Amino acid sequence: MIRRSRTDRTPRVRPRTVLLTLAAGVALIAPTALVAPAANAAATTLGAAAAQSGRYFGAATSSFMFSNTQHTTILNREFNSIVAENEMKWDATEPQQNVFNFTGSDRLVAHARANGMSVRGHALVWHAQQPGWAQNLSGTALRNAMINHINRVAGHFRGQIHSWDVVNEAFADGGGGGRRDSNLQRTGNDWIEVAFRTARTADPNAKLCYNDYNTDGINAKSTGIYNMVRDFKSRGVPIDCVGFQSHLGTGLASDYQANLQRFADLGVDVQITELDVAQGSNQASIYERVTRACLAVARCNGITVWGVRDNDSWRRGENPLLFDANGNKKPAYNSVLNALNSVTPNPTNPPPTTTPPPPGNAACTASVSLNTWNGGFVATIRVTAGNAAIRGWTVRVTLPGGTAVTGTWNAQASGSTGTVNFSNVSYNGQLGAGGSTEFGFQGTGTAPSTTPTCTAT
Ligand code: 9MR
Repeated sequence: MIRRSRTDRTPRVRPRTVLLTLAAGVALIAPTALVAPAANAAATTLGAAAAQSGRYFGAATSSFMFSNTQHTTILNREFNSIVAENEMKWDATEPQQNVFNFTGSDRLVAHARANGMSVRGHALVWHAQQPGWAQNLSGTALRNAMINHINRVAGHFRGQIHSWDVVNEAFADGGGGGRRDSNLQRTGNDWIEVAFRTARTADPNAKLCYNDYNTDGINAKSTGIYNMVRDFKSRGVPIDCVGFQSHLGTGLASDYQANLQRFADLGVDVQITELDVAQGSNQASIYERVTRACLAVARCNGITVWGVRDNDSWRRGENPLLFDANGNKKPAYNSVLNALNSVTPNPTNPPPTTTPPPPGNAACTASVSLNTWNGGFVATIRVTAGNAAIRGWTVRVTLPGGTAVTGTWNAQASGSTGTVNFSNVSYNGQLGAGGSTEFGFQGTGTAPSTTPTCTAT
């Protein structure tokens, strides 16, 4: 394969740059400025190389590893993103119900901040690594515990997390493409969307991801997840990204990149979240192909490897990481770095620009769907514009006595009891004629029984 180096490509833009500079102020330019500077040197660390295209390159770590000088020297030098391998999981953060422990995770976030790294949050809800008390819950008690956990943990780190794995590994292995059985799944099929909606309210600035393994190509499991994401996008469930763990063996599916792309085409970002590859003659080439696949998908935000050195890995016997047990760079490291350095910078996914709709005969309607349980409910409200575009909307809901709103997503609530006005937020007020959007709220007490009114502006 012929790889374009950065030197090859730089002159493509250089002549135009020089001409513009001359036109702007020829008298002020010293002669040396007329000589095109040397092409950018290739970046020498993974984080810097990934940053050239607006991406991050991260590693899983643990706060107790910070005292290991070799581990931490590599971590700080090479990576510009970190994720807690275990310390943000449910069993670590809420060892007893409603008693929270952020000792390790706070240290991790502080380390990231001190070293200019972003943080992936892993993972708010998962069938595994639940504390014992949660394993023993079911039904409404577990659902409410899940909501409380997300509110408290995502709320604690509000504003500090680049992307949260809101739900981890909820799909079954095997050919069915369906959900995995778990205590969470048995609380009702909507548990995943409730988790995402709760997370959006708790930390509106974090990207919210669904994360899973054995999704490294187009297969029944990844297609099951794809269908869920498509459904979520169509109904306004707040999902921003899908994580592909990529715990790989000695092969890589030929449609690995195509799989990332089909998710991106649904309107979500994609991230490689737990990459490690069994040591073998093709370890370096698999790492390279995964890296190139991410670089080729504009909505692929970055790559995280699941540990720093081989001896840090959960798959220690397979030596699956980029640094050996002595902290030396492996061939796989060089293949990743070269791949990151070889592509045309491609900043990820600039936010779409929206054009305000024209003024018209603004009107809207609201319809409610309810998921109730003993003592609580989730209301999902669809707002639909009339035959003219609208700039904003307010939905008025009358709550029964004793009922209170405990969380709202995709809308701003005026209060929590009695008559509550839910108004659009910045990103969902504008609707085309006949267009619709969804917002929701969860509450304690009895669900509202009257039809809400919708007012458009
Ligand atoms: O690497 C993690 C290991 O230290 C833990 O013992 C294990 C517990 O389940 O979880 C490992 O990380 C997992 C991650 O959280 C989710 N995807 C699979 C990872 C490897 O098992």
